[in-house]
Amino acid sequence: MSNRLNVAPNDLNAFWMPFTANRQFKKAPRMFARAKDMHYFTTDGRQVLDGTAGLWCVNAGHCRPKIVEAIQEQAAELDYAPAFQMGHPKAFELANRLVEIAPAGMNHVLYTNSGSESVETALKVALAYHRVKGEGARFRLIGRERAYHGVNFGGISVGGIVSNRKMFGTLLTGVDHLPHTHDLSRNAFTKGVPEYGAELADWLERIVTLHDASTIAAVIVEPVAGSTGVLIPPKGYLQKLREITRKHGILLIFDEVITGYGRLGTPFGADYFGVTPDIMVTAKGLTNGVIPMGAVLVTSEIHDAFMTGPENAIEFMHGYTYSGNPMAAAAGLATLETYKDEGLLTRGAELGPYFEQALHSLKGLPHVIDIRNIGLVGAIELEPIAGKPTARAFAAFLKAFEAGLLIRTTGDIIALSPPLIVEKSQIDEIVGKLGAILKTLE
Ligand code: PXG
Ligand code: PLP
Repeated sequence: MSNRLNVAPNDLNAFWMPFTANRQFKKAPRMFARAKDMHYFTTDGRQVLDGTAGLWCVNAGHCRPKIVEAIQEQAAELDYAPAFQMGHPKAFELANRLVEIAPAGMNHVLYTNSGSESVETALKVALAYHRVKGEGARFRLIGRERAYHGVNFGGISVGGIVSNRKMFGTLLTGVDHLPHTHDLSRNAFTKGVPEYGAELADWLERIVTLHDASTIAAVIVEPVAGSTGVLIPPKGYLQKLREITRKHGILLIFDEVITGYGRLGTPFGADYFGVTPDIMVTAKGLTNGVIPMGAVLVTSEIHDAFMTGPENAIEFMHGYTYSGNPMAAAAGLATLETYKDEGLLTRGAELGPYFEQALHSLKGLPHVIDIRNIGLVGAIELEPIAGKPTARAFAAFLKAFEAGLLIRTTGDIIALSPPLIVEKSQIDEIVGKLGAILKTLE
């Protein structure tokens, strides 16, 4: 007989939590009960200012009325529709709205349920594209050190965060990596885009020389590397990657899971840097984080290359049970409307200078070895405690939570990415609280 009746309803043990120190968390849990706009409220009734837009996804702020209503109505009207060989209007409508806000030329959308699935989808499109074009020998995928491309096998293969890869065997074969661009010796405390390091893009030429262009399918990079601690590309770096990939017939994939939907003060990172990739990977802010959904945007050139066989043949053997799910599509449409109504996709450009000033005022506080920012993303890098990496930043995280502020830490880097509705007074509150905490750290 099952022992299910013996499990207390408030037992924390059953849920094996993601990317969490489970035993530590369960000894002193931190729980949210509800949220509104810029704030979370804990189960013990405390208000916490959201300095991270959840996990970089709640760009319009919490429980926004249009999105709430759209989901409620959709749940009652059409809960689920089969995704294969059947459709429903909102999935098509959302694809059109996405194409409208995407960089010119990104004309087609494949749906997924997460950033990780968007990455897998993009890599598969890239490989299959070359194959349908008769260049099936292009099988190599090039990522970058310190990159985060989600947690599935393709994503960790091209990803460059060692702890996310080392436990999982051989991964994909035929993968190589560019060097990361983080260089505190030359760029520490830069406001916005750093000056030095564009030449790191030339490593791609070396990789091409090593493997031959005819074997390389795609290069995938985050325009701004987020999860690893906000690494902003040096001036001219992404332009160079674009030139080199184009020269060699290699597809360029931008993973815009964090940089998409207004985070940099432009709709996409591609807009900020003036570089259009061939494939754009998105998720998170697409639905304001409310319903899981991702979208991969591709150029007409890629899409059209697949539309060549017999009309009754499936052109691309890929898709998820929940691709373009009605609830997610409704949430996506309402989210894009909210962004449009409130000018949120460009609000980061207006507030960016204020955010930058505020953040850089923390320069000179104990242990702070770098501060960097772009749009409404910022990072404060701390000197690690000798022999105890991550401990100093995690202490800051716990103290911030106690002080009513949610921040995110990765290694010894504090990352900030408030919802795009943040007010100047709330930026002051974030920076004020952080400043006070930094002064108390061991
Ligand atoms: N690509 C990028 C660039 C991301 O930032 C993913 C893919 C994967 O998305 P999903 O939806 O599968 O999680 C991400 C996600 C952090 C943090 O701590 C970052 C992410 C997710 C959770 C936490 O910085 N990025
Ligand atoms: N595993 C099994 C046994 C399945 O039947 C399916 C989908 O039908 C999957 C995995 C994939 O699930 P999803 O389409 O939600 O990614």
